[in-house]
Amino acid sequence: MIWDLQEVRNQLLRNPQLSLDLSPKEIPISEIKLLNREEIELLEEHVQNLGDLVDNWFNLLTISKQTKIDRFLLEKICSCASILIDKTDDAYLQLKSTGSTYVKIVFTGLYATGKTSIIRHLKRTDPLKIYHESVLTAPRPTIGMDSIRLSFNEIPIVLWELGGQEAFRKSYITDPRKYFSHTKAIIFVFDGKDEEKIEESLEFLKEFKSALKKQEAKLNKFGNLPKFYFIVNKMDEGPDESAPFIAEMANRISEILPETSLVNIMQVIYPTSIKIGTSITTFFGRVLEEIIPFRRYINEGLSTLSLIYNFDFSCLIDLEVGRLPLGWQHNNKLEPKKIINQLLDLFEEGLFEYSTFTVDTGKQIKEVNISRLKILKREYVYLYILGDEANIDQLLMKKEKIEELAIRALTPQLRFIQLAFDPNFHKQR
Ligand SMILES: Nc1nc2c(ncn2[C@@H]2O[C@H](COP(=O)(O)OP(=O)(O)O)[C@@H](O)[C@H]2O)c(=O)[nH]1
Ligand SMILES: [Mg+2]
Repeated sequence: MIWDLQEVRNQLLRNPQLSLDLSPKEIPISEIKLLNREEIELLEEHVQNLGDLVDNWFNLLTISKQTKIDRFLLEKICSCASILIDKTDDAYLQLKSTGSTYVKIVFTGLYATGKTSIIRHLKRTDPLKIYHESVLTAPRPTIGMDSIRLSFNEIPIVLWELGGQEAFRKSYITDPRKYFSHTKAIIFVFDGKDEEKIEESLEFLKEFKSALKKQEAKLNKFGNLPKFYFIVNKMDEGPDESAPFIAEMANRISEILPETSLVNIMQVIYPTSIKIGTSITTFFGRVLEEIIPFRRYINEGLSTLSLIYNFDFSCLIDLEVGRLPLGWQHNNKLEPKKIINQLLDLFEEGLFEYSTFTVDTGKQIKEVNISRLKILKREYVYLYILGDEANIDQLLMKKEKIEELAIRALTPQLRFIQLAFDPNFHKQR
């Protein structure tokens, strides 16, 4: 039997429930259509089946060097196989099964709650531009609907903003399918500074929910309703100050969505402020993390490096879209979120041109090493904190070596994600 991986994958994309006679893990190397006899023989010296191949894909570089099999082809096979194997972790499949090759996220809420400002903040591509200039000029009210595209680590994302004026709101409620089909996440924005508007917003949420509910069967055709998130914007005093207010808002929202527990609402409600840009980035990072499971792959690459060099913490940040942390790895003594938030704050001030920072890790002040890496034509920042046992003098001399290795370790991971989302996958050989 010859397995056409692409065909199997395509079938799975069309029908995620499809059951295969054989676990994709066990498909023998010898039965992969993309490989010729010689390639199969060479590969079989290292791996037997797709499971082996995917488990060892980090070593592909070596394998491809030794065997002269095209590295890109091997990565392609692995990327495909991994999606098959990950059938249960099916966010990729869901994404593809919607028939669209981009991730659609819809922002909604009343007028002047800050939707346009938030989207502009995310869209910023110039990492050097300080947010005050680019964001704080007040946008015009959005008429009807607006959409922008951005690419997050080559994964195309489209953000829709639905204008908040009453007349527009009516149209989503009458025909939600037109606006919300193929949507991965709906982000509902409140203006935390305007009490009257909060009441009106909650009313809108109520209508909105019942409209979606009525259309649920149709929206749910592909088995995935959009996930709801709530932003309470204009919390300019910062997340700590706003915590009691957020808890109160969570309570109010859970009254409208009684099927969702308060605990769950607390996980999807976030205070943001365009004056504290990091809160928006952090929030958006979490949303993406939930709807696209890319972090696992990045973390794999980061862990490899950490093991070699005994890092206590490391993190990869995408410089081109909102400075999102793509992944991080840490030892249990440290609080990664706390470190990352401090780093993002420092970035906000444009300080990432330096080569080290100090941060408070929750227990002690630590030095963070910063490297800018160019990987697959995109700019990233790679940060790491050396472990106590690391031989610091030796490591400092090795900074270039670490960077070189980081690029090597992270390139396949980043390419892997790109390939999985590549609509032209099957055209390439
Ligand atoms: N203080 C404060 N003002 C904000 C914030 N976000 C947006 N604004 C202001 O609120 C107004 C409405 O913003 P806009 O983005 O157009 O809201 P939209 O109608 O929901 O798209 C503008 O004057 C923004 O400058 C924020 O976090 N804090
Ligand atoms: Mg707007």
